Amino acid sequence: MSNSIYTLAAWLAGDFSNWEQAIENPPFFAHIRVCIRPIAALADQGVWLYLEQAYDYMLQQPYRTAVLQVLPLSDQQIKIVNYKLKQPTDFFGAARDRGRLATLTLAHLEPLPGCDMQVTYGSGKFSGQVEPGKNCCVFRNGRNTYLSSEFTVTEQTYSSLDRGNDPETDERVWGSIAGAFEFKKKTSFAAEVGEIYPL
Ligand code: CYC
Repeated sequence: MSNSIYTLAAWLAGDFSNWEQAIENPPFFAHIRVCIRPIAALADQGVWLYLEQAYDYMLQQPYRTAVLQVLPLSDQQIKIVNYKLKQPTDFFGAARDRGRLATLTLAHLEPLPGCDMQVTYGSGKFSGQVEPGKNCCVFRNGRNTYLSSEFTVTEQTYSSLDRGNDPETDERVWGSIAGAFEFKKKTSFAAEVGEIYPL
């Protein structure tokens, strides 16, 4: 049962903080909050989650928002399809406001081709990485990059390493130079997964 999209969605559903890491290593790690919350079924398939990443002192102005569609791929594999919002600012803060989150529909979304995450379960955690092919294109700080990304999730933790690399040389252009961000779950929204997606 652990190898299930509902378990993965329930573990991802929460308000996370890397406070301990930020205090320990302030030059390399800002205090970041990641808030992931289930949204009403936008289509007939999978579990849908809304995500906001923000500096802890600017929760209402997240620097990145996304919608994740968690889908079964095979007995052993789960796929997360990534979407961006057409008008991200319209939903700023909705991760902590269920009423506004409930108004989010498929019409607000655009696909992010090449950015699917491939996920497997083992040893008590889910591990994933962006699909191979260097096709998840991110234009950032005036440069074209492709995303290299990996993450692990347990019931209480979320760890991620997102970087943008140069398509020609593979050198790192943006993202952590000191390893993965290590988040702890401060509030769980796991129960909302069961409410919205009754089994
Ligand atoms: C970008 N991070 C991305 C993108 C993906 C992910 C797919 C490219 C598409 C986009 O721009 O939205 C990551 N997607 C994921 C992960 C999962 C997923 C991990 C599994 C749940 O479905 N990311 C972090 C750190 C932070 C960060 C806390 C510091 C480096 O996890 C930053 N990610 C970050 C940034 C971008 C990004 C700055 C580029 C956004 C942009 O400039 O457009």
